[in-house]
Amino acid sequence: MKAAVLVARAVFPEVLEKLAAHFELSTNQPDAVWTQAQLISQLQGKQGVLTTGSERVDAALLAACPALKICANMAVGFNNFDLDAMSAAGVLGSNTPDVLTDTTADFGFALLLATARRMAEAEHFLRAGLWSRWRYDMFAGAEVHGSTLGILGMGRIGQGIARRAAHGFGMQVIYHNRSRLDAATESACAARWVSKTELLQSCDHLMLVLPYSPQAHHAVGAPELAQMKPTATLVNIARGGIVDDAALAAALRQGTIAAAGLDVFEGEPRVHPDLLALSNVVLTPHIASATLSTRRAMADLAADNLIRFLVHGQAVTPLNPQILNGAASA
Ligand code: 8YV
Repeated sequence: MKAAVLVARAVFPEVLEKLAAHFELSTNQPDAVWTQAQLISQLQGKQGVLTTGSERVDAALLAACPALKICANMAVGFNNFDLDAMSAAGVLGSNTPDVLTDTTADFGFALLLATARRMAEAEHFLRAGLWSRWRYDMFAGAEVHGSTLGILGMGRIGQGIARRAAHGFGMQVIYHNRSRLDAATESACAARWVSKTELLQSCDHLMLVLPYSPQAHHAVGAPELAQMKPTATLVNIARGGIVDDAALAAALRQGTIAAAGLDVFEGEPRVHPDLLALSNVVLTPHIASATLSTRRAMADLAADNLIRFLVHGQAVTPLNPQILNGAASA
């Protein structure tokens, strides 16, 4: 008998076709916004679910959905999963590493350039019909090439950004991470490990690429911003909640730092109103991995995890692989 699988959000029709060859499939192609109770109701009798970062899988959901065996997240980040609760319930989690690394690193760099070189502010000025003549300091921003880039978090995406910075833009790259990279990886990224204090104080641009965890909550708040250079820019492509958005808005208003580029927000899709009111911030709606080919690769990898697990009892990119040992296929 085919397992029952829910695809909780709209995805590529081709990915649904692939899944439908293996499963009794329920979908949400209208992309309806479900409450947690509606998600739980949709999950009744389902062995698998394809989620995105918007669906929360916690102990209450798992208790209410006893048939569930796998949650395949179409994202590399998985802070929407309570992985301990999933392991305790014998439910496998999977994510989509690697396939989005370069696309996300490209976007981090684009946001850094747009922020430091004031592109959004200048574009709005032009569209508003305010451009009457050239001036020597009009929208003069911060230098990117040759400057010092600080990277907080140094996983795959952080390393991709470091390579772009060092090899493409001749930047000095410093990073802080709980665990230091091995010498060969540090040398490939031309990056040097420093303490968090040195990172904050020395960098011209700070890029946040660390995964969200309760320990990373407000890793950059008022005390950290106060240590940065007044000319510095901050770019967050990691997760909302890593930056204290209210403190950041205050720092941008007061000139504690010069500018920020943000792709992720606390409580997104809501954005702190103080940030919306500022001109020295570039705001994008969580699109760092958004190219069609990368999103397709993410959806395919999430689908492949569902198929490999529910049909073959294995997984491509499991988050709690210990579940595989005790796994029973559908
Ligand atoms: C996703 C992301 O688009 O992969 C991640 O962790 O943040 C993005 O690439 C988003 O989480 C939707 O699933």
